[in-house]
Amino acid sequence: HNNLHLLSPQQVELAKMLVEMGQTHLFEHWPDPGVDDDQKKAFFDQVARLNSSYPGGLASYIRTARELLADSKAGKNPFDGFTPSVPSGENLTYGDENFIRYEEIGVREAQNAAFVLVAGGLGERLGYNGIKVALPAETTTGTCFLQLYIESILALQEASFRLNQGNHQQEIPFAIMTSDDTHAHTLKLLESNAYFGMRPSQIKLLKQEKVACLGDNDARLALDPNNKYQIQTKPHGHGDVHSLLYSSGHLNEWQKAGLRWVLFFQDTNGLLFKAIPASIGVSASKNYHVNSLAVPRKAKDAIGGITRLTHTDGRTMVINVEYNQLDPLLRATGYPDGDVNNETGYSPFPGNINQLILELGPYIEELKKTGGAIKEFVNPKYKDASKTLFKSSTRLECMMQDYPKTLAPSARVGFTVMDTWLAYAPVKNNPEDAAKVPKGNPYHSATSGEMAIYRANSLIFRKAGVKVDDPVQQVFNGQDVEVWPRIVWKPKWGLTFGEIKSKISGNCSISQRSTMAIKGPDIFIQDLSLDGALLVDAVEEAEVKVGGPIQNKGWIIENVDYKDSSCPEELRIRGFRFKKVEQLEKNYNEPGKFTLNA
Ligand code: UGB
Repeated sequence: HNNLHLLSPQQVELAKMLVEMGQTHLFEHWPDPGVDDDQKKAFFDQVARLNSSYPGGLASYIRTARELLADSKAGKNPFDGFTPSVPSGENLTYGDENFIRYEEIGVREAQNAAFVLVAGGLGERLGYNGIKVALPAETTTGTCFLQLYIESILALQEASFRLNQGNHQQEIPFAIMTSDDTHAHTLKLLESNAYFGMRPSQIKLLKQEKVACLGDNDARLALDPNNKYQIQTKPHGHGDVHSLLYSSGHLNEWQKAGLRWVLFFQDTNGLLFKAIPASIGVSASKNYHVNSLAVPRKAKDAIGGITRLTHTDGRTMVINVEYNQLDPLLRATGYPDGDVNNETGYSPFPGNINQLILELGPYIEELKKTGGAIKEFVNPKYKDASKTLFKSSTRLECMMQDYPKTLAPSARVGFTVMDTWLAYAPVKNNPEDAAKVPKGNPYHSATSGEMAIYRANSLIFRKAGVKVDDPVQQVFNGQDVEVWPRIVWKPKWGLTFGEIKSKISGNCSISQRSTMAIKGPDIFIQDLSLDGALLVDAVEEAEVKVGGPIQNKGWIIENVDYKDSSCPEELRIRGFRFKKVEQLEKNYNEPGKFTLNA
């Protein structure tokens, strides 16, 4: 009360709300006016931010927290009444007729899509010092994830424009959710690289705010241990993306522009865009309101399982069950072994790769009701079995894939399963943890993420008729991986199988020790036999035919130890680097027709 006169009328309202919500401990230690007055005002600035950035405000946050903390203390099962079963979805096989048909539909539809990247996470499991989207997806060209994503969206935009024969050209909007941990770095990465070729106005950055930490079971907010005038905050999770998109007005803009699809994706999956065109095709063909991309899942993998949940009251939904909840849910519902592989060697529940395609119209209708609020959860670490004290403060969290939880049963919620080699190779784990992953389960490290790109590209080349040599097994940072030829290309060279196939002809072969980087859009590979390193770049109007035997000493892979601090962190975490001994490198900067051979 002594300090009330320092506050604006809005701040007084916030103070009353905090008192009503049992939060007096936040300011009962405050000294009389005249001491720390600026910090007291700063405290209420923070309260105002926390209040306005949460759907329903802080009071609603505290109420939900009390309920969820009580449920957690009581050991209540969030799946009470639900029985899991294996859902059925669309299964795609890369390169077959069905896949090609979906790809074509998808490319046609792509000009009606907007892309949303969730990149607010720090990547604690990876332990990398910078932002994850700045990491090279592969080190043959050094293309970072953000560049790969932007170039893929631009290539899709171009391809869609061509297929629609130039009717109604539309730029594909690209939104990136950042957080205080990643915002400045993301902006700097874009600005210092000329937005990787995208028009700056095409990209929208949305910053998620952290949420207040909870100190006890009464949801008393925790003060920052280093500043008694600040509430401690922690990330709220990727589920924030929905309320941010809604409150920013972007969804309405997109709807007015005639868009139909919103695609959500995560920060470090170098394969993703190989699966995107066909998946949009599935959404469009099946009129899915929600389409989640999935891959076969090894039991106990740190990826959620897509599950059909049927309630005793008859309700049913197809939803992701997060990896830490799947095993207890199964054990509690008649699967005594929990999360285990079946005779196929995989879990019967497809793995959620958290790539979602939502149909914009129904999405906006739903958000009008919810404001984008997503069902939350809390995960307190208790000091002991009495569950009265926490080891450290906790907070509510939410996940973007929980969006369907509030949908009416009539909503069309589906999923699309693709081969892992094609669609999913995230970079999440640091070398030490990756090396400890049970044999047969994926490492999800910088090493496996890069090797997966070479593998996918080699397998795609094989499907397109190229004789690509078998891989060799090699160990980097304690991880045993397949090393395929290092074949990479820019998205504008080929995003769909049809496009890639049309640029390869005759009898082609590539040896295992080879490196090949194709950068220009009109580079045609004909009767090429490559044993070494080949790098070709060409401007748009240059048509280049590459063929004949090309042989040189090539690029050699050298091991790097992850503890070797003389080597840049980006390389250390993958455990190898290339020694560029000899290569054939050609850049075509002028329009015209050219032939390249040895
Ligand atoms: N992210 C944010 O933008 N904000 C946040 O507050 C937190 C994260 P993680 P996670 O595909 O393998 C997810 O940490 O959450 C971004 C799915 O929940 O990489 O453990 C962050 O930048 C799980 O079902 O993953 O697990 C990143 O881009 C499974 O599918 C993204 O959110 C798993 O991913 C994911 O964050 C997977």
